[in-house]
Amino acid sequence: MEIDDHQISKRQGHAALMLKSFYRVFWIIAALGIFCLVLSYAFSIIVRSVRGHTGISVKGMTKDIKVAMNLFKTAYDRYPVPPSETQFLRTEGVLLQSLLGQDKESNPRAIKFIDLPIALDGKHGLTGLKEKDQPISSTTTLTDLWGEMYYLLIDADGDNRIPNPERRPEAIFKHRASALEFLSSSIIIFSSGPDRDPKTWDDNIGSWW
Ligand SMILES: [Ca+2]
Ligand SMILES: [Ca+2]
Repeated sequence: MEIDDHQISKRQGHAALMLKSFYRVFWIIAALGIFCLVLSYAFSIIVRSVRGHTGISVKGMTKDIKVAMNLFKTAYDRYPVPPSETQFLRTEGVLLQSLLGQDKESNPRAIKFIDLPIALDGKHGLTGLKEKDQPISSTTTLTDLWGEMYYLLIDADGDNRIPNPERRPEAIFKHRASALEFLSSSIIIFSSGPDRDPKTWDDNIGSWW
């Protein structure tokens, strides 16, 4: 079968149109790909920023508690509760009431050593309170951003060092390297992090880092 000039030019026209369509689709896909990359990069920056902010506010609280405990020690030459460098103390009960100047036995001069926010939905502050400076009850706790009380260890034998809880047999790591056996400090405080598990150290937030 013979193909005349008209048919050839018609086929060439089809080929050119197909090529044009192909390029158009290619550029649409490429543009979509670039858009998705930019979007995911922007999202990762926002997530990092939010995580950084929460980390800072929890770390700030661990340091504030530590300062308050040291101020208490300076004022009374003892801590509000018996020190322990093996059993975790929590931000509740006499420890909390004493730091807030609300336990007459432990803190007879009623000195307020720390100013704490009221928790929102049980998180990041004093739980069960409606107003700031309201007397706390026996069930009030001081929680981190994820609703868990903080963990404290206090030097009990006066050598100004505390066995590092990161070295306990139950400690779980995925990314972090092994830590020092002892921490040179009289008090350490940490949050169990977003997973609310004190044994998992990748997300825990400590006063000593
Ligand atoms: Ca010690
Ligand atoms: Ca954890």
